[in-house]
Amino acid sequence: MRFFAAASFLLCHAVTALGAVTWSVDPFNPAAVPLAVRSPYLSAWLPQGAGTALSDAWPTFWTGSILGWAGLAKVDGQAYVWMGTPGVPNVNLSKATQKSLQFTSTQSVFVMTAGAVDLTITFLSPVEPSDFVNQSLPLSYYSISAASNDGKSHTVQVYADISAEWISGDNSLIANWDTTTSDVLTHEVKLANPIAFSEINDRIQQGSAYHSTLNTAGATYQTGEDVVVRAQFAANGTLANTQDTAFRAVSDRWPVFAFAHDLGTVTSATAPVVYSIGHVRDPVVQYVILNGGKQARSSYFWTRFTTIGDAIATFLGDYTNAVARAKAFDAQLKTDATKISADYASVVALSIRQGFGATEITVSKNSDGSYDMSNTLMFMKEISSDGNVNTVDVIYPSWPLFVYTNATLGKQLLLPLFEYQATGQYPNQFSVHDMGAHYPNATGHNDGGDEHMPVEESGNMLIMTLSYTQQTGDLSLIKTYMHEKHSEAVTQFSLLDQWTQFLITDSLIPANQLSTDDFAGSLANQTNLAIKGIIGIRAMAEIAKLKGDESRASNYSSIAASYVTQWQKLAQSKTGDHLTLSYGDSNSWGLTYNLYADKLLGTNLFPASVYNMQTAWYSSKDNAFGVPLDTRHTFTKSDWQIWTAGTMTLTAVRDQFVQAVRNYSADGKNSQPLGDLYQTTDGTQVANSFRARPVVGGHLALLALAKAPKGSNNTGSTGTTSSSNTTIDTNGLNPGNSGLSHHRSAELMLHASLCTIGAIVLAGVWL
Ligand SMILES: *[C@@H]1O[C@H](CO)[C@@H](O)[C@H](O)[C@H]1NC(C)=O
Ligand SMILES: *[C@@H]1O[C@H](CO)[C@@H](O)[C@H](O)[C@H]1NC(C)=O
Ligand SMILES: *[C@@H]1O[C@H](CO)[C@@H](O)[C@H](O)[C@H]1NC(C)=O
Ligand SMILES: *[C@@H]1O[C@H](CO)[C@@H](O)[C@H](O)[C@H]1NC(C)=O
Ligand SMILES: *[C@@H]1O[C@H](CO)[C@@H](O)[C@H](O)[C@H]1NC(C)=O
Ligand SMILES: *[C@@H]1O[C@H](CO)[C@@H](O)[C@H](O)[C@H]1NC(C)=O
Ligand SMILES: *[C@@H]1O[C@H](CO)[C@@H](O)[C@H](O)[C@H]1NC(C)=O
Ligand SMILES: *[C@@H]1O[C@H](CO)[C@@H](O)[C@H](O)[C@H]1NC(C)=O
Ligand SMILES: *[C@@H]1O[C@H](CO)[C@@H](O)[C@H](O)[C@H]1NC(C)=O
Ligand SMILES: CC(=O)N[C@H]1CO[C@H](CO)[C@@H](O)[C@@H]1O
Repeated sequence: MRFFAAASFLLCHAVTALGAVTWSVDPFNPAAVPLAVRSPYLSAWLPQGAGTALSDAWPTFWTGSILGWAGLAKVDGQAYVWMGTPGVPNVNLSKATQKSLQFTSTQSVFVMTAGAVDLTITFLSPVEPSDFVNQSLPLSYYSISAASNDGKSHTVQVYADISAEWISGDNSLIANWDTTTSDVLTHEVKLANPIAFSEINDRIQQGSAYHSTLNTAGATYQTGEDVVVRAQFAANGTLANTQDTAFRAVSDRWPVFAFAHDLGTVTSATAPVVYSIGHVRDPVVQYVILNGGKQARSSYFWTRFTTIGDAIATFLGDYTNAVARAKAFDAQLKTDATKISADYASVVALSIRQGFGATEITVSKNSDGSYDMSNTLMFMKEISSDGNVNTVDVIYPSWPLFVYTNATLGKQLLLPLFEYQATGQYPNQFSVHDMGAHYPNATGHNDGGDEHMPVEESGNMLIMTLSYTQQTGDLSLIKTYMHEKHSEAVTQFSLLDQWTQFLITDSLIPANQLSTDDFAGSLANQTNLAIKGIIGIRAMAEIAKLKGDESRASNYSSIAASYVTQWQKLAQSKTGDHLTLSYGDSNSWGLTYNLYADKLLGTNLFPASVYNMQTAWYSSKDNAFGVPLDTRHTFTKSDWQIWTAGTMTLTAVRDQFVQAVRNYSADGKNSQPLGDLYQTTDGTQVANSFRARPVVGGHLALLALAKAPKGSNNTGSTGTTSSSNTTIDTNGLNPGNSGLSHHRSAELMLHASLCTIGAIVLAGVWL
């Protein structure tokens, strides 16, 4: 009751704040709009907050530092700004007015009104999980098309530039640049003194930014001081086709790299002017190999292109097809996610670019310099909370993104962890936490001094390994890492079994340790961590079975089952109505999101009564913006809420979680790329250190469940009264059930009162 009153107040307040937004929006105004988000170093956003237009702020890197990126247009001779906040002394620049914003999983589309003309600006960051070349290209598109908004004809010229802020986290460093003019116009900007694999303020100090467009009739270019180049366009509508060669610091008379296009006389919508923007470096990652050796790895796209010019020309030339592929991807995702709800579809759409934007697909070179296509590895930067490389408990929450889009990408992320630990250089019995303390150095932890999360990471590795194998039928991971010889130095080394032994010892009664939620503190006897470890043991039973080792399979399977029985006694509160946060602390509780793996793997290890109990419990614990992570704090994690939603046995409670995350994502109280750690009480992001993280891939948890192995028991449905219309009967997704939307309207009515929901849930479970 108390929570409900608070919720009404805060939400009314949020609606008032959003009332200030004057543009139409579909599906909602996110805290930050993805503009060019494709890699840890190509990550440009509009920090929109409660309603900042594209022409009201500079785009920023995910950290919040400014990326000079300006858009101008001339309409009947008057100059307008459509992106950024450039000012030019003695020039009358009007501000284009934002008319609408729409985002999908791959695109952000703005309509900006510049006098009698509407400019449609489409930012497209492709997501192409089935083609490693396309997925690994660190290039993004943006395009501009113009149309009269008063039925009359108008003359239109458009302009866009970037500054050298795209190449460093330190604006006092010296930049070099060059412009090439063939079929494609390309500005390349780089540091005068690059340092491989080195970062300043999370920006790589290596490689080049590329700003390109097709060299069509009416296209001009110029490089030079920001106010000079922008004044040239504002005055003339064209650029001078000249290059400034006085190389200087990023912030010294701010050099910019600009293009202009004359669209002539415009009435109906013009064909788009297309640009690409990218950040490219080679090599991208250094990776630990045998005996402490380091291997320099390249972006996978080099296996198809010999020069960056080829790659950019192909990319720009493919725009029409790329838009068609993006629309198909967006539509499929929307169709699939809308089977849960429109709220759900909007949350996953916002999560896709952010999830993929933390990753890079790489390839190694043979001794003759050719690429070894068989040696493909994917790397992920933790981003924001840390710069760690391939953090196991960051890959794990993101895992549903890969299960849904292409599970092979998941294997590519796990492989570095397997390969490294199989060299025997990592000294601990449990799984390593990450591949290196700071991206892009995947140099391992030969001293064993990584951040230890023993049960967490060992369980995660086993669960993801089985999930990958189930999704693809490819036994290669389990064949290689179960009982094989891995290197000359180490024989009969079995990582999967080694981690399982660790879990058998430490997961029923977990020692005082960190879980993935390290910011919440360490704790002994964590209920949720025990769930993870026990599922990990059971996952190994399945792995052994797939490998034909029946006796090991049945041994581990019975150990896991006996642990579940013992765990139930340890983990349940005295009142018998919820699981505790830690054994014996009856008043404590937390999100038991690790049960999700039991559903994703189809292992049916935990009894239906546990799922029903937790469903009833959470239905009454909903703050204004969701259910707290645990009783130690009022904050929560958006990813774990959606994972938990996937374990609910009633759609009303599942949707309560989904709505809470959607409400937070749209509440206008934050302006950074979606932060997964936030306050349930007021919907504000908790720390600046949890933004733009790939864990939002976990928002696809409900979509991934639809791909869980079929034919196994669904723990979520057993035991719930079958007469209840809100019972979830197929892993939370029932594509064949055309009545889903009908049911939803009934549930929305239930939402009228959380107390009512609680009562209905209790009735559904115990009556
Ligand atoms: C700038 O241009 C706008 C639009 O044409 C006009 O309304 C405004 O008066 C101009 N301002 C100045 C200072 O010239
Ligand atoms: C996943 O990626 C691999 C490698 O590019 C490709 O062969 C496979 O077809 C993809 N699978 C799906 C489902 O897209
Ligand atoms: C990848 O991009 C190329 C253009 O570079 C395109 O022809 C191809 O169809 C794309 N691949 C897939 C699988 O969509
Ligand atoms: C990566 O390692 C190199 C040394 O090989 C070092 O110069 C660089 O600073 C490291 N990068 C980061 C981001 O820590
Ligand atoms: C505009 O272009 C003309 C030549 O087309 C040139 O003489 C003039 O200086 C340009 N104006 C500016 C402000 O650059
Ligand atoms: C953990 O739980 C077990 C079983 O209840 C108990 O024996 C042990 O003392 C607990 N450990 C701590 C540190 O509370
Ligand atoms: C089952 O596995 C445990 C843990 O590895 C081991 O101690 C035990 O001997 C095994 N039991 C059988 C029957 O193999
Ligand atoms: C989400 O916001 C809507 C609109 O304000 C509100 O009716 C609903 O109760 C909220 N959902 C949750 C789970 O808080
Ligand atoms: C499915 O559930 C039924 C009834 O609870 C049980 O008898 C059966 O063993 C379960 N099957 C699996 C594969 O867990
Ligand atoms: C409230 C509600 O929608 N009840 C329906 C539940 O499902 C049964 C069987 O399909 C219907 O008869 C009820 O009307």
